[in-house]
Amino acid sequence: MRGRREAARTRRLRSSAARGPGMAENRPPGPQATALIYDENMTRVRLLWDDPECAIEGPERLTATYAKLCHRGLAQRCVRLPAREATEEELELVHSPEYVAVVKGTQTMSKEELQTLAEQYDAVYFHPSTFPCARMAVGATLQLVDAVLTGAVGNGMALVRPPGHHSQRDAANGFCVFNNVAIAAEHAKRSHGLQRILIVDWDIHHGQGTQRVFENDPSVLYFSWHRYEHQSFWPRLRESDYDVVGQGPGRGFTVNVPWNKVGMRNADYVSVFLHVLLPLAIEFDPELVLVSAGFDSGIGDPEGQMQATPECFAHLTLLLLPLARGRLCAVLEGGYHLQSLAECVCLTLQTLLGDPVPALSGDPAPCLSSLESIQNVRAAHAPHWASLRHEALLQEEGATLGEEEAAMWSRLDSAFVQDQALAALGKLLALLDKILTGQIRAGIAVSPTASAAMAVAVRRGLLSCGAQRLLCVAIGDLDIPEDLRDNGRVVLLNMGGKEQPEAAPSPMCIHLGGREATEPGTFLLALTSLILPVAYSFQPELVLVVLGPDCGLRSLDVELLTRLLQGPVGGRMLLLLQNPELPLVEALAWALAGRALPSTLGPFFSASPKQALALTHLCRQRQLDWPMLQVSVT
Ligand code: Q9C
Ligand code: ZN
Repeated sequence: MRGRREAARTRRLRSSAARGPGMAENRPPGPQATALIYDENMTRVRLLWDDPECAIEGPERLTATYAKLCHRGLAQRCVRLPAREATEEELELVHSPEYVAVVKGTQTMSKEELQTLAEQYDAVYFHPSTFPCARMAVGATLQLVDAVLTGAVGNGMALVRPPGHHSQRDAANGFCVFNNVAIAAEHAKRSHGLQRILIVDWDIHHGQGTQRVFENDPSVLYFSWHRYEHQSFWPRLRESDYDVVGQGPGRGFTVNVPWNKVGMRNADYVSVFLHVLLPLAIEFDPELVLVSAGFDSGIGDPEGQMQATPECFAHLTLLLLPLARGRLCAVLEGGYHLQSLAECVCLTLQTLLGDPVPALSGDPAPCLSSLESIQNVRAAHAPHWASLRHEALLQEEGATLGEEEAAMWSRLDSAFVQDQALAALGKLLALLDKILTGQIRAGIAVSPTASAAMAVAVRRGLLSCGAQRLLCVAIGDLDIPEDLRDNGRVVLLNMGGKEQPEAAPSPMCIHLGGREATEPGTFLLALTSLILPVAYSFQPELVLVVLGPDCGLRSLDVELLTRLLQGPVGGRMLLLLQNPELPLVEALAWALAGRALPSTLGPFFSASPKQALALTHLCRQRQLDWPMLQVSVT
């Protein structure tokens, strides 16, 4: 029975795919496939009168984007799903029947009547096609969510117009008519029984519509960053500031990051993901991620005035993919610079398809204004999230660990390892050479003696043909070769190793010691607050991840580490494992190949206060060397 249903679904998807324009080859659906929804009908709505504010939201936004996706061969690699018009019942999951009736009435209105109605709302226009188009934008979003939640595809993107996130229960607003993403989240709760949905709104405007729909609802975590400029930027709302966190049972489930300056760059965006969104998202453990994917936050956009380059969106996507087993639906919102919009969509879709992410360009230091926002939003949410609470703890105590204790956590390794058993390392070196010469992107090596293998691999990685910057993440009890710790080209990050003898501090050597450092709670905190910020600050050409003998990490933690480190290194990674279990090797091979994690992250573990404090102290101590570690001004 199930088999037959599967087969029928497959046929349906294939035949709809075959109808798509120029879609000769089509990837078969499957749990790892990426869906793309685009329907020309959504290009019909357009501005019929003169209004400079609304003129930027035109049909060419979709046509130019879709043309580029086809030109790059990306559309052809996706499963094409048909759009459909949402039913009125579906619209009423979020909107009032009265408002739906008002929009329905626009189908037969004259230009003058449309214009008069539009004047009742802020930054909105209507067209005789508005109702069918807006219904299709909702329906396309629902099709995508259904395909992902039934497992027909792994993830996907819907290119829709009109956008949705400003739209409210009873009002159109900011080019938005129906709230596509909010309706999809309600639908996922009602029809699929979901209990935890994360909405990431990376559009440059505040999705106040979405915020209002879910402000009381703890089952939807709504994150938005937005150009704010101390409330002087549209829609100029007090409720967009960092201290607005939701109401009643929804307290803590609304997260606002205001940008108080224009010109934010890649480092600002990635910092907010690492230090605000990811800790909360990992703790929340969503079953589905919906992205309100507006690209007016990208470089060149006349509305946003920001500087984030297209590849930044690949990194943002990559950082979200380990959540919810990779069940991510990106739904277009804004984006008004046609070239930038199309390029940013390409990078997002490419990442959903599992392609390696390009390196992130630019200075890896967040600016003062974004640090101020990060500090404020973390403080506002510390009462609501265990993963941020240690920060408050540190502030309350007004200090810190004693000198002696602090030294314990940032100790350097001086153990020297002989180059032993070189013959047994032949395979490892061959693999490493293939990575260094670009023949393969990543690999796994198994060794009976990880310490020795690591010492050899790091040296080989630094040879003339090798990496200018090599990051070595060594987990568990491993001997770190002393002669490498002051080599300006290698950063050694050791977690969970035995306490190390004293040595002079070096920015290139970071040690978080003790068995507890690899417990799930500490490790997850270390991943977002220490490992990834150091990696993004260093921008290595190669990452060597070494797992010592029973290093203490769960398979899921190592998979997460593997997936996320692919960002700062562009995928060039060698995993070195000492006597691993076969299932771990298999899981990591899949992780390197870009497969989604096999499960959600599971119940959240907090780090022990002692561990959290030690980790925080280490991050503060090293933030001058590694700017992405910063979470506050000063
Ligand atoms: N110069 C979306 O991106 N105009 N809507 C603001 C500020 C309204 C944006 C004027 C912008 C609406 C979906
Ligand atoms: Zn926008």
